[in-house]
Amino acid sequence: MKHTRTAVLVKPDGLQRGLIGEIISRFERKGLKLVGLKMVNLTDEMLSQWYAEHKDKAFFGDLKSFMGSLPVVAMVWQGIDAVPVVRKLVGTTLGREAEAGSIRGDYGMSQQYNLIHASSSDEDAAREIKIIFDEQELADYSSVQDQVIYADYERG
Ligand code: FUP
Repeated sequence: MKHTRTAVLVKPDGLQRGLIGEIISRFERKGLKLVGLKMVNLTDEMLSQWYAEHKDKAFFGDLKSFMGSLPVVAMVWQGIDAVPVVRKLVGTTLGREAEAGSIRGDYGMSQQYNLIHASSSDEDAAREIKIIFDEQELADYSSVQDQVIYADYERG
């Protein structure tokens, strides 16, 4: 079965609130495999690429300035259906409406300070990963845990 990758950013509010470990832990315990990890200052150019779909929105400038105000912690997680699995763990955009049990639902109240970004499609994931990571920065390893997380026919 195909194991795919998704990009995650812990945003400046997540860094300030000391939620890096908690967030990583949620993905680990779900059974996703960490294949990339980096703390990075996103430049205006990187953010314009990252949020290209929002370039005409009123909040674009404000969002970029928030996202560039402190480093973010960028990660790449891998597993079967990694994009929808991670989106479900993250929860819907608006923190105060996000489902209890999700990361945004458990820790956030805001729309912009919503702690975390997660890719919304496989195409977006590939595009976003390239903005931050070189291919050699992504680890290709077999996880011993995959033996107990997936059945034989599901292993990549
Ligand atoms: P999501 O896919 O859940 O991260 O959300 P969107 O792609 O809809 O929005 C991208 C980011 O823009 C979100 F993290 C929140 C932010 N945003 C604002 O800052 N103001 C708005 O009015 C709407 C979205």
